[in-house]
This record gives sequence, structure tokens and C-alpha cells, in this order.
Amino acid sequence: MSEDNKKHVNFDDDVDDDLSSNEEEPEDNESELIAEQNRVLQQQKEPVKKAKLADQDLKTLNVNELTPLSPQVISRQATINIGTIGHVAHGKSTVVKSISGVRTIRFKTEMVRNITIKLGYANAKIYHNPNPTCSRPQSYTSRGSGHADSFPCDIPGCEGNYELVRHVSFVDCPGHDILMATMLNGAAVMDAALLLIAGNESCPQPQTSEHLAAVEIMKLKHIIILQNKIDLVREQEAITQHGEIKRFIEGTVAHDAPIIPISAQLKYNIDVVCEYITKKIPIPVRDFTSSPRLIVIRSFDVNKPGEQVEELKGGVAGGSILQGVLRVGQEIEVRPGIVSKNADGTIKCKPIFSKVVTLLAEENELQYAVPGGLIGVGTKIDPTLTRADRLVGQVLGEVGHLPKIYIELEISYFLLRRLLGVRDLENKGKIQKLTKSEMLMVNIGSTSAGARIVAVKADLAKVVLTSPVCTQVGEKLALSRRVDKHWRLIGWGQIRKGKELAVEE
Ligand SMILES: Nc1nc2c(ncn2[C@@H]2O[C@H](COP(=O)(O)OP(=O)(O)OP(=O)(O)O)[C@@H](O)[C@H]2O)c(=O)[nH]1
Ligand SMILES: [Mg+2]
Ligand SMILES: [Zn+2]
Repeated sequence: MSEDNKKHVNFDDDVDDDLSSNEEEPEDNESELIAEQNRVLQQQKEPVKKAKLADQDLKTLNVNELTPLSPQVISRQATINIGTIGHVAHGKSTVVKSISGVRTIRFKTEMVRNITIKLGYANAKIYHNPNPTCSRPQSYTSRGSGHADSFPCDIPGCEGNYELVRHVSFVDCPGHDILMATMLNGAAVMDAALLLIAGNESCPQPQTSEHLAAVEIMKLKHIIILQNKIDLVREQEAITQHGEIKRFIEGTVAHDAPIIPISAQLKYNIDVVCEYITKKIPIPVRDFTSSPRLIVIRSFDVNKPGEQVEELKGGVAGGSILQGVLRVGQEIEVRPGIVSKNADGTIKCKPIFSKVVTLLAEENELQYAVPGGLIGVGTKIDPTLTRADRLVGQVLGEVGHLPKIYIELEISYFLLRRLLGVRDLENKGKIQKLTKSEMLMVNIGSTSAGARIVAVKADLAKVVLTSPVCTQVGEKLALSRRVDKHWRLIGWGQIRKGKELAVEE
């Protein structure tokens, strides 16, 4: 894969400047991802008294009968994606930890600085005890993804069992203002969002507004507001801030969102959050019957350095399924695949063909995977092609059924009136028109690419991408511009047509 293409996956290049040294970051990721993957593989070898989960059988699978609530599916994988959004340090990762038990802060630089840098993923099972002796909100609770689907309620005076009602996947976004590109990639897969607002700061803070605008652009409608850190404020301050939040959400997509006071740290009202997730977030409408398609969000080589050739495992891709059902044993194609340049400088690509060897949702093994959450796909692809996130932004799916690969796009677009995510704007806040030959960043699905504007006319623009993207007409995209060294959201658009890239057979 060419250097150019490797670069396009890392649009948080700002992170390298500001949050970690250039030398450390790639090393850091690779070794820690390997450590994480090895830990998962190790645990598969020596299962630690795993709960009995529902069986999946490819022989009896009928995709027409599957729903995002089918017991054999939600026993093992998440089927609803919930983003956590909001200003830096307002408690996004802490609330994910309180609900799922999973700490999404994993990387060395993240731990040192106590901030989220990469998208975090964590699955949680949400349970409800329908027995009348068990009253709300305690009748709702949550556990990790590998927990049994039913267990007795142990609250004194209660009868009956907690039954699995939802299996959700949290997409934990970074709140730091320079990581907006990462947040936008996450926003593309969200079905709903938890908007965290710290109770001990005035509302809104810059990324409170910018993130809300971003999910609005992505047409996301289901938002639950969590007024967090309630343990740090007096009742009267909390009530005053509640009014501030109400005024802030007026006229936005979140205008009628519930506002729940919580302490993510002390786990206060987390059961109410579970109840609202169950009652207020509709089950997403999914397409299980079309040919399967997964957007790659991470990829790695799980082999230890110096591994014997016969022991080598194929490349692993982690991603989100957009449509269809992916099965163990299935023949797959990855697009654009291997990207390179011809002698004359034009870009070409060669799709990769392989086979699904294993499917994993966190630590749960799957026979088939449906849309929702992050799915790990073990393949027979040469692991050097998947190491260090090299396949990020590519699409994996049924051979011969993937969308086209574009290098030039014609889009219709809208610009925001003002920049939302910066504090001291003075007169820099007004968003200027697009100009010919300027370089923007586009986020299409979970991938980002540089986009050089070659023509603008009213609300139409033609852009040349820095790296090819596998996508389709009608797909929406977010537009960002570099302002004071950082990418800021300026608007959004939709693909109207494009110039395809030649594919090598
Ligand atoms: N007192 C109190 N502190 C909290 C609460 N929730 C989170 N914190 C603290 O606030 C800090 C930030 O929490 P995080 O969960 O990392 O915040 P975040 O929104 O994920 O931060 P970024 O991802 O970097 O934007 C941590 O030190 C938490 O311990 C809470 O309910 N009460
Ligand atoms: Mg965080
Ligand atoms: Zn109970």
C-alpha cells in the first residue's frame, strides 16, 4: 500500500502534533493492539467459566426471520450503536464504564493524559425484570457483553429474573476539540447518542454544540441528555443548569430529549439511563437480507514477531456491518484493496479477495454477524496488509457485490453559518464560502479523505479525493476545513455522482 494511502487513515494528524510525539504513536498502537488481540485469543484458549450463551447454527439460519432483538443474535452481539458525545472531560468514557464495565481508555497516551484519543468501543447488555415485585428504576440493570441472558434479581423483596432486553454497543467519542475528525467517523455509525453535560460547568461548552451539530448533520434523532457530575453541585445549581440546558437545546434536534441527572462516577441513576435506553431509543430498522457489507474501522496483524510460518494467522479487520449478514466460511472481497500509483502518477487499486475464518463480538464467538457494534473478522488475508490499521476506511463484503470506488465526487452541500467548536472567535467565526483549489476533509461513513475542490457552483462542488473511497451515490458526507491548524466542521453534503477508479483484476 502506498504511503499516500496509509496517510489518509490518519486525519487526526493534529493529534501527533499536540497530544503525542510522532515517533511514539504508531508503535504505541501496534503493540497495544497486538496485546489486546492476544489477550482475547488467549482467553479463547482458556475460557474462564464463560456464561452459556444462545447457540448460533448456520445450517438453520434464516436471515428473513432475524431482527435486532432475536435472542440468538443479542445473546452474543450488540445490535444498537449508541454514541457518547459532548465536551472534553464531561464524563463520556466514565458513563460507558459504569454501564458496560469496560474501560474504553486503553492506549498509553490516553492513560497518561486521561483523555480519549481514539474511538472507544464497549458492548453492554441491558436487562429488565418484568416481575411486579421489582419496581423501576431498579428493575433495569446492565452487565458486560459476555454475561448470561437471564439471572435472578437479588434486591431484597424482589422476585423474578432480569431478562436481556437490549444488547448495545457504545461508540465512545473523544471530546477534545482537535479530535473532531475522529468524532465524525464515530457519528456515522450511531443510531442514538448520549449527550454528556457536566453539571459543574456552564452550558453549552464548545464541543457540546459542535458534537450536537455533527449528529444532527448525520440525521440522528434519538438523543438522551445526561447531566453528569451531579455529585459535585448543590441541588439549586443543578436546577439552574437544567434551565440552561433547556434553552440550549431549543430549536435543535435534541429539543425534546430527556435530561437525566446522573453521577457516572458514583453510578447514581445509571439504572434510569438503562431504562431510557430501552424505552426511548427505537430499535433501528436494519437490512439483514441484502449482501453483507462492513466498513473497516481497525485492522491488525495478530501474530507475534518471529512467529513460525505454519503458525501464522491471517489478517484481522474490525468494523461495523452496514447491511446484511456476514458468515463464517464466506468468500469476501475488500475494496479499494491495494492502492498504488502508475508511472504517470494516476492512482490504481486492486481489491483483495479472501475468506471469513472467524467472527468475534468483543469476546463472544459468532457463526454469523449482523449490523450493530464492532465485529472482528479473522480472514486469510496476508497479515502485512492488515497491520497497523492499514485497511481502515475500506469496505469488506460479499464478492462482486460491493459499491464502486471513486476518486472524484460531485456533491451538493450546505455550509453552517458559523464555526461551533471554538471559543474566542472574534471575527474568525463566520464560515467563508468554498473556494476553488482549497483542501477540505470529507468524512464519508467511517472513513476520512482529503478533498481538493476543483469546481464550485452555487450549492454544488466537484472534489478530487486524496485517496480512493468505496461508496455510493446518495451517501452523505461531513465537510471540515482546517482553521488554526485544526479540522473544524463547516458543513455537510451528499454524493450526486462521481468518477470511478479503474480496478485491476
Ligand atoms: N465527580 C465526578 N467526576 C466524574 C464523574 N464522571 C466523570 N468524572 C471525572 O471526570 C474526568 C473525565 O472523565 P471522562 O469519563 O474521561 O471524560 P470524557 O468525556 O470521556 O473525556 P474525553 O473523552 O477526553 O473527552 C475523570 O477524571 C472522571 O473521573 C462524575 O459523575 N462525578
Ligand atoms: Mg473519553
Ligand atoms: Zn428486582
